[in-house]
Amino acid sequence: RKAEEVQAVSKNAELPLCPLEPPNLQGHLDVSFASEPHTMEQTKESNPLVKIGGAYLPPYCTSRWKVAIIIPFRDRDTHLQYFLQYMHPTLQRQELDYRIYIINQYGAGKFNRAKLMNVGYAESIKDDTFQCFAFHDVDLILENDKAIYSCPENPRHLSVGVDKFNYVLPYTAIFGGVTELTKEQFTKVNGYSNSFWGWGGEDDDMYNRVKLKGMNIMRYPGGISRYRMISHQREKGNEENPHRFDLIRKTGSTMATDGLSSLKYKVIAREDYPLYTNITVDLFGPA
Ligand code: UD2
Ligand code: MN
Repeated sequence: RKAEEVQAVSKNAELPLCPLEPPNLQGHLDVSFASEPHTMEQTKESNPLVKIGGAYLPPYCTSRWKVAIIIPFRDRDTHLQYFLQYMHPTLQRQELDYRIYIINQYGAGKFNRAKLMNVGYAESIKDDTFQCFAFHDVDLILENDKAIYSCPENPRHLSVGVDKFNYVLPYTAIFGGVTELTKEQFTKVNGYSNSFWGWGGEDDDMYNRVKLKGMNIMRYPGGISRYRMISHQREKGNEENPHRFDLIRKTGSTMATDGLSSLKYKVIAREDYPLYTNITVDLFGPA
């Protein structure tokens, strides 16, 4: 079934299917933020097969997975440089057919990570027939390429071990950081809530959505699903959301009407840069 799906969507359909285990994986990767990140130009030069808009597909086989990498973003340029420097080579070794989307929140109002994810989903499916979506913090860098960003059978939580949390899962229901859902799984839960302005809770609400729709989350073993987080302060405009506890108590009654079905935004700009697609968006936040 998977193979036929991919054949139908891939531009390289005439090539043989890529092997289930990509042969060039390295396992543990040394990730360090001690020195300056590579410039965009350097990263572009060392990733000649990445196409305009930050897209790639293996030239020698038909990828099994067509993935949109959706990154909520505002004013984290250095993090983005590290992200592109480290993640482009990793995603290519994983033999994915992928494209990186930066969903850049316009204005200085309260940040809304979850709504940016919804926008990324809605805009990316206009471009291409993605089978699944990796919802990815810009400051998390994968430290082991064996955690493949393949399209998951159940919604997948990838940031299992994060250096900031001493590589220990803070709580079993955590579903923030890096997650992956297929188109089917994401639409089943009506996407993310659009109502979480400021820091926190949007990830727990998504966990509730997944469980309420009868799905279970899956994880790779902690030994490979490991990330380093680039250290940062909490930004102005992303203060803790005091309403988050109330909101996550009500997921069951709000999820049908709050999500992809109620998503309203305005694209301010769209640029296909060499290493990523940038979409700057007005989320129509509260005053
Ligand atoms: C945790 C979660 C994150 C999210 C957040 C609560 C993990 C590992 N991370 O991260 O997924 O649930 O809590 O909202 O579980 N961002 C910007 N500009 C800003 C603010 C945020 O680009 O001004 C983006 C960026 O991609 C960042 C992400 O939003 O990585 C999450 O924000 P954070 O890194 O400040 O939150 P953090 O580290 O507490
Ligand atoms: Mn962070």
